[in-house]
Amino acid sequence: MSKTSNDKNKKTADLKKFEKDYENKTLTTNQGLKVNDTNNSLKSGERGSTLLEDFLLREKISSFDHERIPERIVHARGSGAHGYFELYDSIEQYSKAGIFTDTTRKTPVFARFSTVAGSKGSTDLARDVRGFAVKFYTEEGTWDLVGNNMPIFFIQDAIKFPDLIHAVKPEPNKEIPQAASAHDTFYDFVSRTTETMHNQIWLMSDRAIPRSLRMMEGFGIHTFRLINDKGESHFVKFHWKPKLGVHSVTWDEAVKISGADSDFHRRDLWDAIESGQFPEWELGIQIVPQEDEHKFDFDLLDPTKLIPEEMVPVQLIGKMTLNRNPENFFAETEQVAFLPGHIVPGIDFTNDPLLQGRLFSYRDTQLSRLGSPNFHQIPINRPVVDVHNNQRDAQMQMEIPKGQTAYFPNSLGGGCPHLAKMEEGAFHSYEERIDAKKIRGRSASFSDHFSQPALFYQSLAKWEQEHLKEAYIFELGKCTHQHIQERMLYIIDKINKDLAKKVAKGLGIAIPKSIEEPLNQAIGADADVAKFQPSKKIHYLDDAPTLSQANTKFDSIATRQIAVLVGDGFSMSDFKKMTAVLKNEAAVIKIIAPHGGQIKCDEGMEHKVDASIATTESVLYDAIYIPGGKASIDALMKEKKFIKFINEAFKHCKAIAVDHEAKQLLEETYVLDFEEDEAIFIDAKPQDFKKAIAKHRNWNRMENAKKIPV
Ligand code: HDE
Repeated sequence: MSKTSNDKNKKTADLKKFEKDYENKTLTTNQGLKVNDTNNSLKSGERGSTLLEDFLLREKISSFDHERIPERIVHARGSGAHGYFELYDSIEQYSKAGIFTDTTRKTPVFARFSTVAGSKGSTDLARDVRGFAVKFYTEEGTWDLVGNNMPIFFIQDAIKFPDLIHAVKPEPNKEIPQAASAHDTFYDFVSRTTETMHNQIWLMSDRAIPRSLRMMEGFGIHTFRLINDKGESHFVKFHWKPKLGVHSVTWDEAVKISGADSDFHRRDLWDAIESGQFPEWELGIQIVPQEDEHKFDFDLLDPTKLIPEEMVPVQLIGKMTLNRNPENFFAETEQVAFLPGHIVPGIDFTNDPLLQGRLFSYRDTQLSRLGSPNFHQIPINRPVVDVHNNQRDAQMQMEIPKGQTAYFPNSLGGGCPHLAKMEEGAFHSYEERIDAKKIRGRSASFSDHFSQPALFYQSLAKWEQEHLKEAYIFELGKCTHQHIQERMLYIIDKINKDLAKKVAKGLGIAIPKSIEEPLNQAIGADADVAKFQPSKKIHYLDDAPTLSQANTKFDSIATRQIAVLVGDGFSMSDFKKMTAVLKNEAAVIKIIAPHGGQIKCDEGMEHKVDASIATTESVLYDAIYIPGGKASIDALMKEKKFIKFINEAFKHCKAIAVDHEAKQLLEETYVLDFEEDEAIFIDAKPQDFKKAIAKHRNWNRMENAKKIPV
């Protein structure tokens, strides 16, 4: 059992009933028969053929043959953890949900974070949207908030989802590329479906390559409704804000981390929880009163639009803490089934056409993935409240429903299970007034495809814009058809002229003045951009600073991985002075040496090496510290990979500190070729180094970093 378990958690207690311990147990068959040989099959003589009679062999092999289930069609690669949610103050003026009114509750949660496009075994560091799904096991039933780490989605109508996913997944003829959007079919599709451009430009931003799952925001994306006890509705957007701030790696690191440790995010989440550094997010809400529904330049029902926080501030109403790793990946993280349709009284849907389609898709997909409508009986999916209804049978029924009746109304079963009364907390759909014709089409209020991508780009810091430009050059550079690149350039030019110019230069092709085929083939044959770019209205913003990672939190070095490079004879006094400060702030010190095993300091003590230089890479750490000690530095100088290690950290704009003789090692690198760098420290105060690590990266170094040939 993981040392971080929380036994007061009601869901943890429920799961305990299903946990199985193997300590001091005898091996048996599935029927409980004790087995004394699981290594040899039953044969007709020592060198004879295996007998069909061998039921031990048959059970073992057959069970193995069937142990896979289909991976999720999207979000196949994911990592999960248990925890709880606490409410700061009641928001009963908006919602009657117990989770939003009762501040004494600690609601159990299970969260699963994922990439979208890659298979189950693909790299964590793909350029991709991240799934951010949270199951709240509330006293009124389970509520699933199934969101992403970006506040908008690619498409406006669920019916386009198969097209989007077929375009981004590996191309069907050659099953290439894995976990990557940088290929022809994706850009062929998005360049003909301009509603994708907002999410598309977020995908080019650093949000798509998080430093850690613990350092990314989450968004419910759709506008939902909150319903109070008077039956009044307020529109709401849900946000998750990470306590550690929003931070990303660079693309060069992402590519290298994918080779050095493709489980980087999964490991990071697991290790943080095991070490007691529990990840935390605050839950925020943006509330829009019913009467303000049409006050915005965009439609609240359009999931390709966000409400800038500058227009409607996010109110922080509670906090999620993840404090327990799963006991078993398959049983919990793989079998967990999230459904946007799982809501509780006090929360309701809107007519967002993407959300409406999702309400069908998720239940449907669990049926093929988990194999039965009884998937709610799987331990991780069981609500913490009782379930009684007349649904019966199907594969893998785990319960024994008693009684003569399985229908309603009945008299033979005493009328049970009886209907809940409203005052008992029965769910009641919001009574939205509808007066409409049945149509297959889309509201004109969804047709602005360019204002918000432009707002996003304009709101980024220079270094973020630079990363985004490079991402476009990389992604479009991987497309092999020039007409696709040209269409994209034409569209980027409608978002930002300067960006388009730079991307065109990187691609070595010109921005076309016009395109022959219609701009948006998904919603009608029309090449008139003006139609998709309405004139500015009163509420239009030129800049939304909250969209930039430059304005996130930079106040903690907790869980930051510090590579301490040492050889035998390193200075213990330097080491102690620096690491005491860093450890005090909950940073993680990793000793990296020319060899594994133990390393000796200049005081003759042995210290455990966390990684030999042969087994690790610079990209796995947030900062480097090198203590003095002549023998130690001589040993490091002999192993050239340490030089590469430091140069790479410099290239990735990380903080580097050295003491005494360690400066000689820096002289072998590119680090000292550049003057004045606010994140390079020679014989400096540990506190200053700490502050530089908390800033995540020294982006002011970016121009110099580009000159480093590693
Ligand atoms: Fe999903 N999505 N999605 N999606 N989605 C799935 O359900 C789907 C969308 C999201 O960790 C699938 O259980 C449709 C938006 C997450 O288990 C599937 C549409 C958002 C996860 C599915 C969308 C998401 C999924 C695959 C367009 C953010 C992983 C396996 C209407 C708000 C949950 C499964 C986990 C998973 C369908 C769009 C987030 C196929 C049809 C928008 C985080 O049902």
